Amino acid sequence: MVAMTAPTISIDNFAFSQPSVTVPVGTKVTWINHDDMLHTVADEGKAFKSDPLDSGDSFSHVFDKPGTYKYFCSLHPHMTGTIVVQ
Ligand SMILES: [Cu+2]
Repeated sequence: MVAMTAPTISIDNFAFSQPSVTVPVGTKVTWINHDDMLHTVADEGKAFKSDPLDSGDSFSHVFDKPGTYKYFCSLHPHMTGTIVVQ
């Protein structure tokens, strides 16, 4: 089995640092908020949603089903990203 990485996506300047990340099934993805502003990580399909993340807070989700997960910040919906799970 291929070693899985555990990608970390930064939230900086009202943007997710990596617009699209492709990972194998079973990967844990972590988001860390580096802004001095609350942000969330919310899946369009409601597969996951973080609480509001303060500066320095993080949120993780394990992707155990393949698919394309489009997510956004529910406080600033123009902030978007995609996780592709294979
Ligand atoms: Cu936000």
